[in-house]
This record gives sequence, C-alpha cells and structure tokens, in this order.
Amino acid sequence: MKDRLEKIVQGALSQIESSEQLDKLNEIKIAYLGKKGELTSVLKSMKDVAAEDRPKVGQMVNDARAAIEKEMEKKKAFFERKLREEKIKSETIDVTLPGNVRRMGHKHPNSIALDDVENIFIGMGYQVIEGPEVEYDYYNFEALNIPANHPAKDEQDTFYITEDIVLRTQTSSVQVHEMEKGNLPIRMIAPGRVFRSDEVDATHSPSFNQIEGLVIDESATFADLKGTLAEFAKKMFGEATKVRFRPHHFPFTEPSAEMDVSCFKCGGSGCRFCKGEGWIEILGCGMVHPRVLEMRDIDSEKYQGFAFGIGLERIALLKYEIDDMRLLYENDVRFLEQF
Ligand code: 2NM
Repeated sequence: MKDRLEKIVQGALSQIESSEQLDKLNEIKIAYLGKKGELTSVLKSMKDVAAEDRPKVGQMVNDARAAIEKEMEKKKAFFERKLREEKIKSETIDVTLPGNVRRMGHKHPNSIALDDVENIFIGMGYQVIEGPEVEYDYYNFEALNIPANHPAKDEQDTFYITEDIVLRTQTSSVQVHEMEKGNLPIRMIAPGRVFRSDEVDATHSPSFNQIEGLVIDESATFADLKGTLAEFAKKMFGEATKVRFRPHHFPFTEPSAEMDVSCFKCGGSGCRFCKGEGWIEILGCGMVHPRVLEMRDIDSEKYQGFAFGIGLERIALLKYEIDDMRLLYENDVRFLEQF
C-alpha cells in the first residue's frame, strides 16, 4: 500500500513539474484527486485493508493528498505570476518611441499671398469686395474707357460667352459696379479670378488672379497713390524696399504708371533674380480717367481717384521664388507641402 501511494505521489509530482500551463494542472488534479482519480480509488479500496491498519493507511493517503495539493498550489501560483508578468509586459507603453506623423494641410502660395495683400490694404482702411466672373462686355470694357476697336477686345485675347457677355479680363468690372452704387468715398480692393485667352507657359495662364484697388474721394492725388503703394511694397516685400514709377498707358487711368520695387534678393545692385536690373515690375496704376468717373455719374470736378492692378500669381512667384507659374495650378502635394 505504501509503495502504491508513493508511486502515485511520484507520478503526480512529476506531471505537475513538467506541466506547462494552468489547464494542464486542472487535468492532473482530476486525474489524481477527482472522484474517479487514482488517490480516490485507493480510499475506495480501504475496505480491503485490515481494520487495525486503516487509521495508518488513512493517514498515509491524507499525507499523499496534501503533498500533491501543496505542489499543485505552488505550481499554480507560479503560472499566475508568469501570466501577470506577461500581461504587464505586453501592455507597457514606451513613451520614448517617436509619435505617428500626422500630415498637415497647407495653404496654397496664392492664398498666402492674397491673405498678405488683403491684410495690408484692410490695415489702410480698404474694403474687400468681390463680383461676378461672367460679365457684360459693358462693365469689362466700355465703362472702363476701353473702346470697341481696342486690341484687348479681340477674340484672340478675350473669352466671349455671347456677343456682349465675356469672362472678365480684369476685376475692375467689380469697381464699376461699386461706383454705380454711388456711395462715395470708395476705398476698396477687388480680388478674384480673371480670364484671358493665353497659351499656357511659365508666365502665362488662361485663368489667373488679380487684385485691383480703387480709391475715390474729394482729395485723392497722385502723391496719395505713390505713398499708398510704397507702403504696400514695404509691408509686402520688407521695410528696405524702394519703389519707382515709370510712365505707362492704360485706357482707364490718366496719368498711368507701372511701379517697380527694388530687388528684395540683392537690394538693387543687380542679380540673377532681377535679371541684373535691380528692379522688379510689380503693378500698374494711375489716376482714374475722368471719363470713367463721368460714365458712372461721378462729378470729376469734385471727385478724383486712383486705381491699381496687381497680378496675384506674379507676387506669389516672386515672394516664394517659384520659377514656373504652372506649379501654382498643378496642386502637386510635394510642391504645396513646401509652403
Ligand atoms: C490696372 C492699372 C491701372 C484700374 C482702374 C480701375 C477703375 F475701375 F477705377 F477704372 N480699376 N483698376 C487699374 C488702373 C488697373 O491694372 C494693371
């Protein structure tokens, strides 16, 4: 009997020893200590043991059970500790790992340049006013003193919808609408898309953006025009920027001029950026032609105004040193990400 018990205990202990997970322990428990287990069957055979030996054998069976249970508890505690350690390890957060990169959206260089221009003029008390891209020939040309035989009206240059409706070629049409309202004085800029029948190349596109400015009051002079645009140039291209005005011709202004800024790359000494000139052409401007005022029933003896037109893409290309206008329209993310 003693041998049998020892064998059972040995068998149980070696199985416990070699078990590799919690489930296995349960199987061992059932196999040895369960209702039909090996140790239980020993107890059942007690009736065959002589009465005087029964207490001793009973004690031995109890010791065997205790020995197996003790080892089982030890192994169970070992498994539980191991599981807990594995769980803690798998849930550990390494706060020193680099973060997941989130790609941010970017403003288009045109939008950045437009925001800059708008903010400068808003700071000088101008209103930002928008208007239609499809316009009557009258508002786009005639009201701006552009005669019927002017080359700009040629079908080669202008997109015609009908004989008297066009895609606007300049945003001055918005200013004609504003003058028509008759609320003087006017101090406004009109930003927006304009259309000209141009072939696409590094400096041309059939659709681009303009910002046209208009001031009309009882005292606006060419000196005000120069002071305003010189201030704009400083704010836009840096405080060291100088300006110069060259006589020009536009049908809607008299006198008219083009304004250059000193090259903000070389400061005016001449470099590749300004093609050795030291100056870069930025905009056209002038005093509003009296005929343009009179057509809108504004008394040109009492009121005068100045106006200017800026190409937005030209400013964006210069400011960000982009050498091909087409890049502004392709919306290649690799390009846009740089701004
Ligand atoms: C330019 C150049 C010079 C201009 C004129 C007007 C208006 F409506 F008052 F007649 N708006 N914009 C103007 C003047 C535009 O663009 C190069």
